[in-house]
Amino acid sequence: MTPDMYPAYKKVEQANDYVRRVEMVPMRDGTKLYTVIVFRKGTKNGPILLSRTPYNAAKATLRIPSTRIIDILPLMDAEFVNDGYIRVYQDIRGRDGSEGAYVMNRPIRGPLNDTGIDESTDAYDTIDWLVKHVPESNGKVGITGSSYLGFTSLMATIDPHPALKAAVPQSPMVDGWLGDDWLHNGAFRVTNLDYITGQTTDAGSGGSVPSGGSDDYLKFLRAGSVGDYARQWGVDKFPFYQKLAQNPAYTPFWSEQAVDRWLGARPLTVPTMLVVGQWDQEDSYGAPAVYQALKDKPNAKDRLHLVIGPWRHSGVNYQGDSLGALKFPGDTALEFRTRYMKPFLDHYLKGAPDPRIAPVVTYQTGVNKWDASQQWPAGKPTPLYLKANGSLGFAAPASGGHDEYVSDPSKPVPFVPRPVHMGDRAVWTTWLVHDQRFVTDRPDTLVYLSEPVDKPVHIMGAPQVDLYAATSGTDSDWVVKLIDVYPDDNGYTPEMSGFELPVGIEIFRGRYAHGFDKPAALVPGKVERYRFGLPNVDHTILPGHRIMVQVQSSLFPLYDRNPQTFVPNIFDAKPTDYVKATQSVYYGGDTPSSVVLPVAAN
Ligand code: PG9
Repeated sequence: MTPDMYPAYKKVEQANDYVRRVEMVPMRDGTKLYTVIVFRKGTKNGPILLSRTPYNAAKATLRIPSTRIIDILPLMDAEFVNDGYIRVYQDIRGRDGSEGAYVMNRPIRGPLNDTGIDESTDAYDTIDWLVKHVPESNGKVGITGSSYLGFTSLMATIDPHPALKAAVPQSPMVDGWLGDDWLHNGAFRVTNLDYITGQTTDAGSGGSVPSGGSDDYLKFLRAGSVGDYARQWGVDKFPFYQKLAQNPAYTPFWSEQAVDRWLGARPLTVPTMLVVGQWDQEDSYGAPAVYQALKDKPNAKDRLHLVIGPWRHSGVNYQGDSLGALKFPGDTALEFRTRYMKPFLDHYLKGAPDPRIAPVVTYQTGVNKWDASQQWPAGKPTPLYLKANGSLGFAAPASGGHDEYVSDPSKPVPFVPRPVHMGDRAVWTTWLVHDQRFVTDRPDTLVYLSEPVDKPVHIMGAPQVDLYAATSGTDSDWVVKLIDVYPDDNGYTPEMSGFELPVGIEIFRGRYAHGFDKPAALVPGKVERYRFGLPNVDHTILPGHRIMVQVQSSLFPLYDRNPQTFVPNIFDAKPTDYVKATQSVYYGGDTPSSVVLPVAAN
């Protein structure tokens, strides 16, 4: 009997069509960051495309064992490494292979960060090292990535290294309270409890809260408040949970880490192409907000682009020929990468001719073609009014009135049909395009429906909710959905007949009616005016389709329930605080509720 292990074996690297090097790159404070450099064998004078990630650089660069570079890297990298790019992935500090302490969305040096280190200095130090230590490079660096990596991409453009020549931040996390990930207009997303567990326990591999259950709807309903759920599963001990629970309103903790504010206060130096999906279920807010913050900078015309595609969160980096029930005539994500992203980067990183990409590039769903615009929003504000008898139209209603429903926190409106499995990728990535017929007939959902439109209604921008409403409670959530209703008999795609496609869904927590930093009890029966934006879209409602607006007071368990009794902190609402409320939505007269559509001329 002899040992069967062969310690001298080294993986056969000569068969690989790539070089993959791992380096520990030193930052200015001595912390070393785990950095993987990958390129095709024979690459010379190649531009560097960098991504800085909290999601494991080693795994991102060895997705499957293969001798082919396009197999080991994410799908979106193929076009780049096939054309001589050097791809670099780095673990941000405190994550996976990197040294240092992890801080969630580490704020910029300033009032919230006195360490002298942030993601912009780490990006600077990394780029400085790369251009000096990667002899195969041409000394020019671009940065990209989606979501958290979109955040680190934007951060690199603050006080940037001179070798950083272009940035493509995709679905960046920009303002975690107003509309990216953690909360939306003050309503908390309970899915974050799993994310925080995964990211901040067990060296970053903590998985989800082990709460089990076959229906997330029941699981969260039975637990009570978010605080009760967190205490039940020990999540209340996690430092980042505590930061969230201590900052339910728009405190300086949020406003001073809003990336669009930092960027807006600085010159625009790095050419930047901001990208977002029209049905981005996590970070629809950030990219358009940064575009608004930068678009009037003196050099924005040449250096700033906004791209909105028909994608889910991060869908731009995958296959883009469908989303839920929607089918597109081609791979829209690949089209974006080859027609816009790569020519943009080639120009700044390889000296290729200027591709003269329009300031705003959007994919017009409904018609399914790319549009080029000089500004955004590109449509003219056009109110679509709520009217009597559940009708909806562009003509202002002749007289006023209101409709009522009872919102019962013990029976909140589900955001997808039950049983709810938020961890199921197929459910999570498509809930924003889910057919809404499963709620249309609920008694706690108001429905306003137009006649079939006789000409295309082309929406280019973020529809704005202008809702006049009252509650019998002292706090309340308002959820508004703008829906494209397909004809009952939808010709060549009968499976879409009667489909209720959400163009946009958003929530607003009523206690912030008079200021996000000023939560206040609502006065029972008093009509308040709520104004908030739906996500940015380029969508055409085709002739024969109807437009629908739905109003309801919960979207569960995506968002925690509003108890409908004003309490200092909803995270800690007690069971007795959860009460039924009669909700009144007003139309016409001097309370003309509407959704203002940015309607384009064509
Ligand atoms: N949008 C991401 C995120 C989800 C939840 C919390 C924080 C961030 C991301 O995909 O990075």
